[in-house]
Amino acid sequence: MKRVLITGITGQDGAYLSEFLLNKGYEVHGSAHDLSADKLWRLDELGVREKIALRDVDMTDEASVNALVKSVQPDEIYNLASRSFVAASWNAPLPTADVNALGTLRLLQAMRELCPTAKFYQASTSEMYGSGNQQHRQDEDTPLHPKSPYAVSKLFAHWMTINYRESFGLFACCGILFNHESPLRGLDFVTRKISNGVARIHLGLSDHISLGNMDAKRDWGFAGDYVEVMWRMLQQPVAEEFVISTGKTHSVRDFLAFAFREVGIEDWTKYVKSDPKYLRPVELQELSGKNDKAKRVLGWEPRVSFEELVTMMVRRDIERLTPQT
Ligand code: NAP
Ligand code: G4F
Repeated sequence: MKRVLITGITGQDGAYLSEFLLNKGYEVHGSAHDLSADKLWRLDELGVREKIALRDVDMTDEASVNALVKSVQPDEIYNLASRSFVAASWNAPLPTADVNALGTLRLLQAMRELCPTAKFYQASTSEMYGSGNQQHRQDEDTPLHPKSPYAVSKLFAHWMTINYRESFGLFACCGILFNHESPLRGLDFVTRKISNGVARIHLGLSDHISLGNMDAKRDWGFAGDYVEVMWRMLQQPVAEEFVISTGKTHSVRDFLAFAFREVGIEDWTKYVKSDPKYLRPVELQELSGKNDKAKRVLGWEPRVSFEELVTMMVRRDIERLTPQT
């Protein structure tokens, strides 16, 4: 049985990836810096919590990261741990860099010393590109120009992963993933903020949602589809980078329109307020990815459409908020 280590296992992708790898027959070990009960809800929703070995490890603590790798001796490592909320990174650039940039380096170094034959996946991000648009969609060759402390920290981790591959021959690769969402998304992110807000309005628990830039466009896919491709990347004969995206963009307004339509509301404007506190110092107006290489080499395609994703998220939030009889 192959043994896998997932850092950031309590996050959205960690939960879906655990479920996916358990179904493939892996022994799953996972870490996060806070294993209190309210952080385990995603693993509980998917019914996988009891099937994985959980470790309390902060990525800022080198000794703990080393001890983790030494004791698990994984065949595959998925480095998902991150302070992943872009907007928060301007107020906390140092902790963001410590976890996202140096945390990745600590893990790479531990792998180099303790299990150099393992395979390593780094969770890189489309945020590293800065803005693009539908006419100039980003692929593996597009220059990188990060515009938030989060994106800069991820760029360091991205290049360190490649550097460890080139310097020491490790099997280490990066998936450059565009936004992916699900009913397990954190409430801070705009999609879940909207699905939860729409569910609350529908059930009479709230009368509006406050948002920032509603003209921003993102290439939104379903997280369940995206974790599969992380695994596929580690089954390749050589380690290399892949853009993972749907190739289609929608605006925050499009997301609002679909989400409100799901509960029978066509004119959503009276339920949504603009609040400048949600604007960012620098905004990425549009992100749009070209996934041709992933389709060609990995045989991967996203399965869940934007409309299905919005519907899935709104329905799950209504279920969660509806009292059980
Ligand atoms: P997420 O839900 O925010 O999960 C991040 C995980 O990292 C959580 O378990 C979090 O724990 C943990 N973590 C945070 N600080 C830590 C620390 N100091 N030590 C150890 N663990 C720590 O993110 P996600 O959406 O699953 O994304 C997974 C990875 O993909 C992240 O690296 C993210 O940056 C990257 N990514 C995500 C997307 C996307 O659209 N979802 C796109 C591209 C790349 P707490 O929740 O307790 O803080
Ligand atoms: O949902 P968001 O916060 O996601 P963002 O910033 O695109 O980052 C996510 O995707 C990245 C991949 O591209 C990941 F690397 C990262 O870890 C994270 O998972 O914001 C999406 C868009 C932004 O343009 C934002 O300005 O929605 C806009 N927005 C408008 N009003 C809002 C709000 N975002 C949030 N979170 N909250 C609002 O009220």
